[in-house]
Amino acid sequence: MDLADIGVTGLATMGRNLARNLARHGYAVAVHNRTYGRTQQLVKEFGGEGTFVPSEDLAAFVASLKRPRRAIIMVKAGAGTDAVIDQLADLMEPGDMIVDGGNAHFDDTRRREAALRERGLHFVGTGISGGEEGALNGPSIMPGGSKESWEALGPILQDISAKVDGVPCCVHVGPDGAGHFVKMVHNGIEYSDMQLIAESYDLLRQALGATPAELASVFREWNRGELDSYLIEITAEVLDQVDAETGKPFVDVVVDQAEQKGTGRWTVQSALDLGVPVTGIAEATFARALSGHPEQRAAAASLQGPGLSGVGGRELVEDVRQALYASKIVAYAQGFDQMAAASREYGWDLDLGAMATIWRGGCIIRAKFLDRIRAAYDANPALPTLLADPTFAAALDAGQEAWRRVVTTAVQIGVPTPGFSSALAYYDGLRRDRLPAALIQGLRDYFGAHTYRRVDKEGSFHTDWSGDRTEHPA
Ligand code: NBP
Repeated sequence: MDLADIGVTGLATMGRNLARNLARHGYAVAVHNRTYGRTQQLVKEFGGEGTFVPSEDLAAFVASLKRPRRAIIMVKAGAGTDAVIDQLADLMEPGDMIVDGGNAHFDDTRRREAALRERGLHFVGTGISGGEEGALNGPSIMPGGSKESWEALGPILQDISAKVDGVPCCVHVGPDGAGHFVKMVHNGIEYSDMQLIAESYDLLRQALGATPAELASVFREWNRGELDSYLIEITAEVLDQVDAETGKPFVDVVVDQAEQKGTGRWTVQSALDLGVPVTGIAEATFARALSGHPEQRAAAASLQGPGLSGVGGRELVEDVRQALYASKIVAYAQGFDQMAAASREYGWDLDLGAMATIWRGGCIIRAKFLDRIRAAYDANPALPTLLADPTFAAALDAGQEAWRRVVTTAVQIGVPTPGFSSALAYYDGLRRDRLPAALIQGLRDYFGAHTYRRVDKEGSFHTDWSGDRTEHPA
């Protein structure tokens, strides 16, 4: 029997499409699924697309792979992944590679990588973005793991990844959990992007009384400029959709409670640990949480607002476009800060410009905008914040007045725009020469003798607040 080049175990939506993608690129693909029916179904429906080597059990699956073996796990993240890793590891030999292409938490990936390294196996936690369509036609792929595993896997993964201007949307992100970390931040930024789009739609609809179909045209127009991106493109599609049953706009018949699978929450939790303010992602995550409490919303529905009356003209459309772009710059700057902080914390040596490059295609946040981020890091790899890049600084400068008008309008008419508002607060906070953190330090010293540093001399100091209020070196 001919041995397979690579294997996929877990053949639900993602695994099946990834296996087909591999087969279409000429690789012989070993396929396995806990329930054999899925494996049979894949071969029956798509066997003509390439070479599939089906196995009913994991031992046969492993035996059907060329050495060193390369096996991709695409099962539900969590306990199932641990179970499959354990079974695979017992069947494999030193030098073999286990790729986890699911949405694992990067801490789990670090733990699993360390455990398998002890046994001489390579564990490659790999972020894969693009949903089922991407998995089939070219996703953005973010592999972590060892350099040796990258040498054996990289060419295959780059082959099946999306390409933009001929460049694969896949690089070796870094060791151990780096790939899953970067995928997590990608998803966090995706939350933020969607929240800002939703706020733009909501504000324009409420302020101007525009219909979803009219707003679809606005987003289509925006997609021709600097906001050009997959998410803006599909926003126009969703807003244009009419419900066949009622004839109403589709967006009006959908329950307004946003769901989440948890990667936004993970991003915020990690940001808190790293001490990085990812306010855009946090607000997006909390906005979803707020939407998901119908009992509180019903109880609060009679609370008073300012009323909605003729507050904006057509100029609001351009203001919102600029606010959206400025807020998006902030959200990405924060996400890239988080990756930089994690890189320092875990010793990953992440190439931030390369991360922008591999998100240009295949994934949900793909956008022209990422070319500008790549250019910013090319110009200055040690850029302390994307906001300081001359191109982005100029864009923020050009948009900041519109941004303020948008937040003011939203406040006046009582439309919540936590994404726009928090991004603007972050921008204003970061650019300030003096922050009120000085007062906070004073308060901390007053009640807890936490000490403070002075602007004019070295060292730490404490004031004797309960005594004569003289200052002493701490
Ligand atoms: P699901 O996340 O729905 O998982 C279903 C698969 O997991 C089936 O093959 C199922 O086998 C298998 N499985 C489970 Br559940 N428990 C198992 C266990 N204990 N042992 C062995 N297999 C087990 O599939 P998916 O939507 O294709 O996603 C796969 C992975 O890719 C997930 O981690 C997901 O988070 C990630 N991901 C998904 C997307 C997306 O757009 N859907 C995008 C990016 C990443 P069975 O057939 O026998 O029940």
